[in-house]
Amino acid sequence: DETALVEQFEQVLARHDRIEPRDWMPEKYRATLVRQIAQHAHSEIIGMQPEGNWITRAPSLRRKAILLAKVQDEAGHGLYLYSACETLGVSRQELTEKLVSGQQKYSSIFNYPTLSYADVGTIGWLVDGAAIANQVPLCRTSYGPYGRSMIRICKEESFHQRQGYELLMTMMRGSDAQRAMVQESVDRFWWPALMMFGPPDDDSPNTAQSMAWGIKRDTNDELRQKFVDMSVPQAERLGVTLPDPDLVWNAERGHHDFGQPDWEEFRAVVTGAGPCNAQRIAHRRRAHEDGAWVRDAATAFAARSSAEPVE
Ligand code: FAQ
Repeated sequence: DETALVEQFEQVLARHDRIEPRDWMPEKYRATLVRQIAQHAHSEIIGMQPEGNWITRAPSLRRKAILLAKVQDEAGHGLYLYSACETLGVSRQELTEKLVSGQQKYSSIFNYPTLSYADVGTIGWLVDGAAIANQVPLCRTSYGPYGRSMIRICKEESFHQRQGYELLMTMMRGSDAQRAMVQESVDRFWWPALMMFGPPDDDSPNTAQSMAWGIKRDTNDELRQKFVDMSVPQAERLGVTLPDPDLVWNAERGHHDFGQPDWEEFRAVVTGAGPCNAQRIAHRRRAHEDGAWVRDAATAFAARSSAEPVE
């Protein structure tokens, strides 16, 4: 009966063990996972656009090969995550339709434009850096398929972060114009990167329940702090200034104090009014529609193959 199932579910969580697709789970646990994993998958897929913007204009063959490989990795991450989400009883088709119709979200960060090649480096350093800070703890999330997909994704994101940092380091060793290009890029991406962790804990409707269910292992503010502490020495080494006058080491807390992002801007971007929201969704919808013939052909082929007797 239901009470025994709930008890068993609670015991698995208490042991920090995994819930697997065939296990009983509360409907709200399932719905929360679908929401978070779908949003995560969509972020990877929409996240291909800002960097993809520079593939045809990479400054060398080497940089072009690196960028192509990175963007392809992001497609792969999206596919593992859609597969993880499908184990909860929703199809990739449904999820894609919810994305292009605006019923499901993706990360705010991908609604900002990429204006220079330095942005490729800054996205690797700060955006992949924030993704790692957020996702390493998710390797221990309570839902098995999600946690396992995070392990491989985190390994690849770490590599992406290194390539971004290496690109910026190379530019910082270049001309004054290149150094200025890096600083300008960091100035634009720092605050949006801090917004990736979500609203402050006091203003985060989902954190408490998601922590209780072991879906999230840390709060939004804890992860934001970790990211700031990790980025400050990297910025110093690089020779760039982080655009926050309130950023200062607090010896008592053993952490950096820092300013708050513009939460009004965050709300606007999340509700569709960011600089590139309309463009990102229109591009994704067009790509989905252009792919209809491939899906139709694959479906027709599968139907015919299963109808034919096997020799
Ligand atoms: N953007 O109550 P909370 C990547 C929404 S990394 C948009 O705190 P929650 C790699 C939130 O959904 C990026 N929406 O929510 C890459 C909720 O609305 P809802 C993807 C946001 O879920 C790098 C509402 O605000 N990573 O793609 C954002 O407990 C480079 C209230 O918020 C992940 O998705 C935001 N920034 O915590 C690719 C990580 N923040 O759904 C290409 C997994 C919050 O109720 C290039 N996700 N919202 O309508 C998570 O860890 C969590 O879902 C949070 C939000 C922390 C993002």
